[in-house]
Amino acid sequence: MNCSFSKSKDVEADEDALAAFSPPKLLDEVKEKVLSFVQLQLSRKRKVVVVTSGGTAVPLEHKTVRFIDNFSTGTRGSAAAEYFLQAGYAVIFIHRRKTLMPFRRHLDKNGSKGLTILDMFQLHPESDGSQTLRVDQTQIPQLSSVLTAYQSVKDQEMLLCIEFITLCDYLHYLKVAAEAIHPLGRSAMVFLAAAVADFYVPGYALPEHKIQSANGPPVIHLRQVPKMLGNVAQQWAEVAFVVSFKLETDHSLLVKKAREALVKYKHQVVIANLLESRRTKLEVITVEDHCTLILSEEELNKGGEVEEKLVADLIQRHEQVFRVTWN
Ligand code: 9Z3
Repeated sequence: MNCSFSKSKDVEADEDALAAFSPPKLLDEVKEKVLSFVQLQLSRKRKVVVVTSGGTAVPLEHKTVRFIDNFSTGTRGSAAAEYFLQAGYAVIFIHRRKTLMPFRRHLDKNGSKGLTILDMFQLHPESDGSQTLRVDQTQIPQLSSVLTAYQSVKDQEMLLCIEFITLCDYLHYLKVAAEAIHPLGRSAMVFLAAAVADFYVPGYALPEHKIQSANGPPVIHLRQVPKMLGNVAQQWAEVAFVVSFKLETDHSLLVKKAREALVKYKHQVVIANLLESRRTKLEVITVEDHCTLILSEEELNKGGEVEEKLVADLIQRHEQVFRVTWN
């Protein structure tokens, strides 16, 4: 294969670039949680997947009022996390605050078919003037399947949720998690579904206070965010099975750019998706293989999710590539 990636040069350059993002206050606490979670999963001989989910915010002021953001809802990450849990993987879920969460997402649905927390309960007046809170009986079948899955995961301590808001938090937590799974060797996976900002304003260029509109439209110079995929795949989580995502809006670029990423970062899989069809069509691209996962109209109407197919496909590839002996 013709490969333009120079490990030492590119990875070192990105490592330096991470130093430009000051570590979040909670970094040590998060690190401790992640390390002890990994120890627990090791002792229970479980596979572990690090799932990243949601978009990263890029502050425009130190005391942040405004920031640059993106569209990501966390659907992909939270749905995939559930399917990995169902398949017996423990999950480190690094997610953007207020985006969708595994299990809880089923209670946040919009539209007439969806279940919201407010629809599940009813207040009943009692003869003594008090009120009783009752669960709406019609909601019990749907609620009980979500609750059963959630409680089982909770009892078995299979899910660790780490929250971020900014790009800076995200980059540091990703490093912590990717390094922490090292002892798991080949039974670890990294699933990078978060929509990571490509541009940011460096700390030294940020104004301390809210940008004043009276001064006219600001001119903001953005810098390129270093791609950490090389660090994850070549350094921090070197032996793990690494899955990245490529999002485009122009179909003619999609597969070409996904392939370039695979060659450049030398990881196992790139999932290519277009913004408009991301819920129903995913291209799974590896060095040897290219297949398309489709969720049909009928499957979609029945509540199916393309993430179920994706996770099943990735688990199979993980087993084949690394010949992991499952417990
Ligand atoms: C994706 O492509 C995800 O599939 C989506 C999921 C963000 C589209 P939602 O959260 O959406 O379910 O609403 N994620 C990765 C996009 C990305 O930032 N990729 C980088 C790039 O394209 C590669 S690391 O450069």
